[in-house]
Amino acid sequence: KIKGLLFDLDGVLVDTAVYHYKAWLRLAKTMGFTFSELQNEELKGISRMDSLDKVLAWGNVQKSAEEKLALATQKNDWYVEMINKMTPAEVLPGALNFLQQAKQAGYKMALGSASKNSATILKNTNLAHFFDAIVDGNSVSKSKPDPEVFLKGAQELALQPQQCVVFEDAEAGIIAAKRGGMKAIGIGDKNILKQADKVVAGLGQLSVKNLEEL
Ligand code: B16
Ligand code: MG
Repeated sequence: KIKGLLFDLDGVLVDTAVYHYKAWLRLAKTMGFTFSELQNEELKGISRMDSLDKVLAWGNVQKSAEEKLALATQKNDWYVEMINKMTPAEVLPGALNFLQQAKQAGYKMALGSASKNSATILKNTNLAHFFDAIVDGNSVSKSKPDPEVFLKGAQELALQPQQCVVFEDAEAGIIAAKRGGMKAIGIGDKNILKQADKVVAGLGQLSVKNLEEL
């Protein structure tokens, strides 16, 4: 029986991908190149340093480890400037309602995000109080598709992986959930999130009753 819900942040509860894109694009421009919104799709769900490596490869730019750290810090400063201004109105359609229903129904809930900025985002969007545990980029060493982030989430909820459902918009996140032994609900496109147990366009398309059918 499902007792715990593990939520990814970007792409499931909020759309911070637009801010990541703006900040990475600004950084790319300082190095004399740009990249497309389609390319930005590849940055979803992966860590900051992995994202930087991809962006640099697109621009055919090589940097030392020290320079990379400075670039990632610059990008993050621009990104944080934007997320500092986020409001509860930016919570994705249906997400607040779903979290409220789930809380009401007694599910334990944890965040399982790659972001090191999850605390700021949850605070500004007024979602922090829903979560019994926060596992994010500050507390994991291996990024998705490694299951570490979700295994830690289940553990912090004192549940077995099989008692948990993961909500994810990224393919790497769905793979992480399945490797961890959890059920996975994909938020997005069925043709991309192939390994998910169920795929919906957004949390608005889902009711807590659907969790009993998994
Ligand atoms: P930060 P998620 C991920 O969030 C984003 O999808 C990804 O684009 C970003 O690179 C990553 O967080 C790290 O974010 O730079 O704030 O530490 O989808 O795992 O909630
Ligand atoms: Mg995501």
